[in-house]
Amino acid sequence: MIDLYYWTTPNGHKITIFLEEAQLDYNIKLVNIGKGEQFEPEFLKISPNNRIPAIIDNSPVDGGEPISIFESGAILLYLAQKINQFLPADIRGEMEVMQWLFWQMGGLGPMLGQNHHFFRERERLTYESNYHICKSNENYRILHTDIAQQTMKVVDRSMKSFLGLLKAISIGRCDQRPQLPKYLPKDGYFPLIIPRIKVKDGVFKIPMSRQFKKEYGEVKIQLPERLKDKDIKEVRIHPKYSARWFEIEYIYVDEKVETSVTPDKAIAIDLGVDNLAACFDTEGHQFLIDGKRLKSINQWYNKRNAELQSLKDEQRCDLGDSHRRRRGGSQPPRGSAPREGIKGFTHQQARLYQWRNDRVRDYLNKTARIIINHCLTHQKGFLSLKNPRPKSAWSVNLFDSYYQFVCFPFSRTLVQ
Ligand SMILES: N[C@@H](CCC(=O)N[C@@H](CS)C(=O)NCC(=O)O)C(=O)O
Repeated sequence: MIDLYYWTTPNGHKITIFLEEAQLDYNIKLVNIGKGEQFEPEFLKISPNNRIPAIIDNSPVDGGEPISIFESGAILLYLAQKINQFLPADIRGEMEVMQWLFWQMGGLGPMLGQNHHFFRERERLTYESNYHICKSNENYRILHTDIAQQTMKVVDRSMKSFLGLLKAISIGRCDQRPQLPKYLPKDGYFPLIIPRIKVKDGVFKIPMSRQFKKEYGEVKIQLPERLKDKDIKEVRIHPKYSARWFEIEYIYVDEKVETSVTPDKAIAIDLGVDNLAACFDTEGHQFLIDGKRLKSINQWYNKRNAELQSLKDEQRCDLGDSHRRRRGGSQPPRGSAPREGIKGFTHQQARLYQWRNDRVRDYLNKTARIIINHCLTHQKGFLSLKNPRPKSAWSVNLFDSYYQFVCFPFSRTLVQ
């Protein structure tokens, strides 16, 4: 006799249909997934990924101990072998069945599941309703609750703004074409948003679920000394370039600085490249902030990056061949397409990019600080900015030859 752990869903039906078709005897053991019975420890012993269907065959063909099986595809295969039906003995026939079985498991089944859910609802799931659906999901549970919720909120905001833009287009208030928020690539990384941290002896732990901690241990982070007295409201950990490194962002409330600036005292700033900022104010003060150093950082970066790029192109053939020879492999067949080279960003390029970004950011932060200090000292309450290309999302490209090409993120200076 077979015990079938079942609930009235398509995955459950797959097995009842098979059992009926094969005229096998079975007992139904209901697992009410709506009430969370799939998380009962007894059921998890049979189906460790907390999903129906699962079976226990109490009289397997080898006459041994009962066999327990989860995953509908594995169950169907087991049953077909048990009764020696539906699975042709010849390799071609067997593969015909296998490919459709795997297609159904990996392709059709999951897609129909999503389709059923989203199209039946016919509306965006609100954060609250999504939360109830997701909270029993294994991915949700492996994250710390705070972090899982923040992740869902980010997704919710992206969907909301996408739908908001669609609405704005439909009433003619927007002429852009918004893109549906994308899934992360397989094995992609998402920022970790930690809404509160507990700092002890200058160190805080990344909150993790018990299950995760047990498997991977704890991660502790030293809080930067200069932030030790700050009221940290949120910490964000950003994976960079497929988690080759992480950037930690601390969000805190800073003390309000009382100023005595007035709007009738103004400063005008002309942004450029050689002169990053030409500033003059209503009292006749004027000063220039040199941009040549920043330009040379960019030029050096572009030059070095081009060198690394051409190294990559050169290396790809040699590497491919020697690598193949070392492993005793054969040469590519004659007339085959040229081999693909080293694709993507190499570690060296990533380090170089980071080096450049750190310096540009530092330069622009200092620029903003000089201007702000001037405004505070001379009580300038009105700031007029001339951006070289006002429509260009606050960036400027002023040179046309390759190594001279410069793109400065002026917005960084502007938002300081
Ligand atoms: N790949 C699994 C999927 C099983 C599955 O998703 N089962 C759903 C019902 S159709 C379930 O038990 N969900 C409960 C849960 O996710 O907690 C299979 O084919 O057996």
